[in-house]
Amino acid sequence: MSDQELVAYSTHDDIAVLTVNNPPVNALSPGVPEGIRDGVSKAAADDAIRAVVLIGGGRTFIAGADIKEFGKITSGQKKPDIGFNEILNEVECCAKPVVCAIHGTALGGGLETAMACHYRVAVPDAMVGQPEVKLGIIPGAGGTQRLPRLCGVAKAAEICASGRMVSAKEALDSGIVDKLIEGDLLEGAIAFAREQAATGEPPRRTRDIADRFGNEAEYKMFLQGVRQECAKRVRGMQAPLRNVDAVELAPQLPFMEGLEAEAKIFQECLFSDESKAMIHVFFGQRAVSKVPGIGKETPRLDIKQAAIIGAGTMGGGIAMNYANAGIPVMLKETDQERLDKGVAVIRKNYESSVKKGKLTEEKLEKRMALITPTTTYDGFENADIIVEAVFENMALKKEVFGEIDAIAKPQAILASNTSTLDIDEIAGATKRPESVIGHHFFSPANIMPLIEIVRGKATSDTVIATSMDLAKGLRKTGVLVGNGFGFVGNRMFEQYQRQAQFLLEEGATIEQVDKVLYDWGMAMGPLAVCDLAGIDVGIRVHQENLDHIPEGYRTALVGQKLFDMGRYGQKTGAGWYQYEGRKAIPDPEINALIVKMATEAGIEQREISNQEILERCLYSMVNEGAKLLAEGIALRSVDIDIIYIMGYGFPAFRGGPMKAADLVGLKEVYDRICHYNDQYGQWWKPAPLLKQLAESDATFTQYDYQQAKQA
Ligand code: 3H9
Repeated sequence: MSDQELVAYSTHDDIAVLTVNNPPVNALSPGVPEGIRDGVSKAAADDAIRAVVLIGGGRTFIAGADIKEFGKITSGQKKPDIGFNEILNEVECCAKPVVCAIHGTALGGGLETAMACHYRVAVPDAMVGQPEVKLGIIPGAGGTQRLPRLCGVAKAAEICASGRMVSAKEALDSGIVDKLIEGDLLEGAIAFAREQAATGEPPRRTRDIADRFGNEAEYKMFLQGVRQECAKRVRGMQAPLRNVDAVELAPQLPFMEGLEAEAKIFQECLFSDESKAMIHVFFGQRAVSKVPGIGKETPRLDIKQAAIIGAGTMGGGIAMNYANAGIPVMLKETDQERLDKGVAVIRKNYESSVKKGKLTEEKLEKRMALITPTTTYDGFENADIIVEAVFENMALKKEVFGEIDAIAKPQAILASNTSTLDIDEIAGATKRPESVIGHHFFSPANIMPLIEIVRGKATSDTVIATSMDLAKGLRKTGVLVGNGFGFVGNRMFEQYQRQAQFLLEEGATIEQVDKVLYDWGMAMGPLAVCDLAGIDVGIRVHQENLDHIPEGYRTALVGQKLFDMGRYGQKTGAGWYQYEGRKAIPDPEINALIVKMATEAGIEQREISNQEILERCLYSMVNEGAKLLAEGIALRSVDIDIIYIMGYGFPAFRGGPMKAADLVGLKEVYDRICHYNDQYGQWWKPAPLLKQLAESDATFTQYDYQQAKQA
């Protein structure tokens, strides 16, 4: 495709129209900025043209720089390109009015392009934003310098630091956009451009606007608040703070110097591990939906009616997902009392959303009306999908699957919400194992955005494809995993928990272990997570799966003791911590109990460094992740990363456990695992795949790439 086609030039009498054609999202790939510059120059040189309109072809305006290009720059394949800023400066300096017409989204470099134009009009449902922070960077084409000139320093800092989408109405109210166009966007934009040309005034350049920055003392105080909020919300992440720094420079420096300062910060961010991790996550979130061998041609089933068995915490949360997506759902419990309790919890959850202003009363009632509580299987013969969410016990699950096999319609998907159990064994309780699949939701199921979709050995492609699409329809990220104890997430999590508890027995305190992981960026420390999920849940899963622990291997001592003491975590007001409501209070009694039990078991107590805590918790997961990859239970290392970020509170700015290991260097990670293997043996046997990658100086990302090439 030639540059000219990427940006098509046409004339509408005295107005030149530049249309960007770079589907799917009109990213600023090589050729697009040049096409815009050439179009503007051509219009400027043509006496018959009085103004220019820049518009996106297809479904959107420009969604930003081409993110794929960043990887080429940081890996040294391509030189950093500073030409884009020069092009935008040329556009801004055009003597004829340039009007940008926005539909869909104007994001990142897209909004920067729009702000370099003299005026912006938008359709009412358009969105704008500077989401660069979500890629670990700052806007690098004038965004941090032009945005505060349009909407003030405080608002610009908040928009850049959060990366949130701004509605067209808010953009209009705050000065980012000049007019909303209700009818045809192009016609409206052309009319607006003509009006501007008719004034005879020189076009308004964003760089020259100096009266909107806001009161200095006020915005400085606001920025302090934004910085504090960033430090709390995204602990350890630099990009939000760097965004605020760059925006703050706008009123302090002449425009061109501001651009230079921005470019410097942009470069520093782009080459940071944080940015590499977040770009990996951006593409990973999209990659996980692509399953080798399953394509658009794979037939899908229509899911118009769902049914759930079990109205407990998980079942109720899953039912809410279906109701939220507008899919009618039957919810079955064994007796009326449990059913009423489950339904009351659902209503309470919705009411809490109403109180927070996230849901209207009317929507609450509509969603409740989509949920049909029942104590029988009546009507289940009409369900397109039946999801089992009963207690994590194989015998019980098999009994339930036997029952639903007898009543479900022939095409129905039979899904189990098991978090650890063998899907093939469950499927064996039916005469249609091809219809059986795991849909492992994460607690609280109405909130957590992940579903591990577990493929059994007989699961049909149609059932997999429908499940992946359904996850999207439920506004979740579905990641396909293979069958095996704990699948991907919980199998790795078990290693993480095991090391956390071993560290306690060897001399670390509960608070130290949790603080190290929390400060590193995890949403919660491992022991606090245990208390949230329920120590009883972990212990029961462990008891149900004792066969995967090799003979003679060390197991954690204290969890079982807490369970025996009835300390199940937050729900009983005590676990590893004591609780006042949800507030965790360190319990010296439990730290003393750990020392006593460990000493009795002959475990030596010592000072443990924070580095050792981090390494043992993290690398034990990475080692298991490498085994999962080699076994094919995880399709790609990026799938593991997305599972951890979406389901386990792993910080996105670390890229997920496998990417974090890549960034440390697999050789270093492997050496440390060998060190712990020398020290402890047992759980630390290095994964052969990790050894192989470390010895060939490769990364998990490269392994993904190689595997995809061979497929
Ligand atoms: C930036 O602009 C820096 C500047 O300051 C300039 C510095 C010099 N590049 O999400 P979807 C792909 S940084 C390359 O499924 P949707 C995406 O991977 C950028 N590719 O669609 C997918 O590919 P595939 C700031 C991109 O409708 C396909 O397009 N901008 C880009 O659900 C469809 O995407 C952003 O961060 C891109 N910029 O959502 C915006 N964007 O089909 C990032 C998308 O092979 N983009 N792709 O998997 C988005 O947020 C969403 O894509 C958007 C559409 C909301 C636009």
